Amino acid sequence: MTLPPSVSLIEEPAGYPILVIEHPAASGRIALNGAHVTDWIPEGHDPVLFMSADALLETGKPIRGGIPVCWPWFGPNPTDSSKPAHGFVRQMSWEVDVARETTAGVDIVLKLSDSAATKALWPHAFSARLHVHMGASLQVTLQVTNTDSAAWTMTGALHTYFNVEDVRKVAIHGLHGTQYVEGRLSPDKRPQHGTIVIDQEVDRMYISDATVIVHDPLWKRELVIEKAGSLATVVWNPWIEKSKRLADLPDEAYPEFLCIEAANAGEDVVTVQPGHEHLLMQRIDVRKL
Ligand code: TA6
Repeated sequence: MTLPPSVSLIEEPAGYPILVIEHPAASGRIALNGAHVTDWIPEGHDPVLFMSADALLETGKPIRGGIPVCWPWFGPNPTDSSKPAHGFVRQMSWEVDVARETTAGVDIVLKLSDSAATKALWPHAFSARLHVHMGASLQVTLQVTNTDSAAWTMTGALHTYFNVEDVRKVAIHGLHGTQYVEGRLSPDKRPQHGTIVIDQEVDRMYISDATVIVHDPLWKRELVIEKAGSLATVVWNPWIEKSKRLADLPDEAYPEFLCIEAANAGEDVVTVQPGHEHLLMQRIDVRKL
């Protein structure tokens, strides 16, 4: 495929294809392993996505940071804990279907379809396409189509890791008045009163389709996180103890990131009929304070 001038394909490390975007509006990287946006730096801003210094860049392995594409299930497999957490597409090699650019930025579409390997994990036919617009804003859309003869049910997420100066100092707006579940504590729903602050491990699933704003006073910016096709927003930071259990995350890195995820999960389970599709979109804008 001929790539537009702002897009190149490298293999670093060897055998690990990465699309490198260098456009006047933004720069960034997308690994074909997992269709994984690892980097996005809009012109005039600091890097927006967090990448762990210990992230594995090995084909078939998930990447700690950027935007993991979690599908066709979110979290542990509901019936078989031996299957990979957060589905399998983030560990599969995707192909470039479309690559073009305009003055506004770069538009890339990556594609993946069912195979013997996927059917061994999930016995359904599907077509998946990840649409990435990278410019002054970043918009990622997971388009999944049921190419099977029977309906199937899915969950998933765009599991975005955001760079923050210090997670203990950020304020998360937009979820006031919603209900959430703190899975590690109990399945009970709790009301969110006001702004969310991170002062312990947080692994919450909010029932919400609202726009979230992360206010980062130290980096003097706000991250505006919109979404569509999702009624669940996951907010996650592993804090101290869980970070120590993550081999691909330095123990002292937990203050440097916050996950705000557009999800179909919890009560938001999606059934797709044959020939039909589901779109899960997250759009990120950066505003200087
Ligand atoms: O989205 C939050 C979460 O489900 C956490 O429970 C934690 O497991 C995180 O995802 C990371 O999962 P991973 O499989 O990428 O280590």
